[in-house]
Amino acid sequence: MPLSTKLNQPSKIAIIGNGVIGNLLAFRCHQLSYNYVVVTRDNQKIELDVSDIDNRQYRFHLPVGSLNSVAESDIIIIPIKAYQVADFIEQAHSYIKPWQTIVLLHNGMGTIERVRQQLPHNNLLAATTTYGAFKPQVDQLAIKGCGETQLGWIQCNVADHKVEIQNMLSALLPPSHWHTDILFPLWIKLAINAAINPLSALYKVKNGELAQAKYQIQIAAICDEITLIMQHLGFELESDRLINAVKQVIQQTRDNYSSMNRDLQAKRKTEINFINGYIVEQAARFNLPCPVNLALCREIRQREVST
Ligand code: KPL
Repeated sequence: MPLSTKLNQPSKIAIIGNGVIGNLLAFRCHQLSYNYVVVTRDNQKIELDVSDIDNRQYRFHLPVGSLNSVAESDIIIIPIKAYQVADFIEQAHSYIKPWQTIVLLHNGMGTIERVRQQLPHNNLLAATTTYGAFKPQVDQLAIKGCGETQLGWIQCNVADHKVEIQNMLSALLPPSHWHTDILFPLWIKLAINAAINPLSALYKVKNGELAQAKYQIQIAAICDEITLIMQHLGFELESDRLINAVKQVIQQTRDNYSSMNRDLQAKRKTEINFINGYIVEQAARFNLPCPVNLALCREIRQREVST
């Protein structure tokens, strides 16, 4: 039985990790007076300094907890890198109860299939957001752009609390849009990341530079390959839809460096396997050509090992 039902109080949220989106969610939970905990590895106290989009400053104490605080939550939001998700669930498995709701929120695709195997009985949601923020220091968050958030249920086994959960999640990173098929917006976001992230990382440029004419052929080729896969998956769309979505985000985030640019710069592992790598895997399933996304995977992997 959900904890909140037992105690007759609003649902409690566990936010996994102290990353950018995790901190953004924590800041919003704090503003909304939600009952929440931030699950970190070291369980160390954190005072978070936040500067919002209008440069207003806030400082608040993050309620941190260790892995066992997952067991006391109703909603578990997992805004960590795609390549960390399966390991996190393995570690937290004994604390996750079948009635808890899991929310996946990260760049890239490929985790849903694995999480469904790991947690077949849980309510599962996937989400994607275009909010922009970065962390100048481990205890600082700078919010750079208010975007919007797309959400949808992957599986909903327990109808209890469904409306309350939706209302709580909708208020976190608004405006929020709910989809009956969340895979479509996830694929659109995948295309945006597949074009902007590796190109901005390989050419070492801010997102806005990718509006230049010299990058357009490559962007169109990336989107053409994704369009073909999406059509095989049953989505009705033309390549222009993806190209325009990429161009729009290039404009909206023109002053930012993409996460892959930052990861390579800081010699961190990138999300390439869950972005262009996932696209290459899906193309192979349908026997479709995918040379441009494959070449980008190889180049980024090469840079990962050589930096
Ligand atoms: O999601 C992003 C990222 O950097 O990972 C985009 C949308 C490309 C913004 O930079």
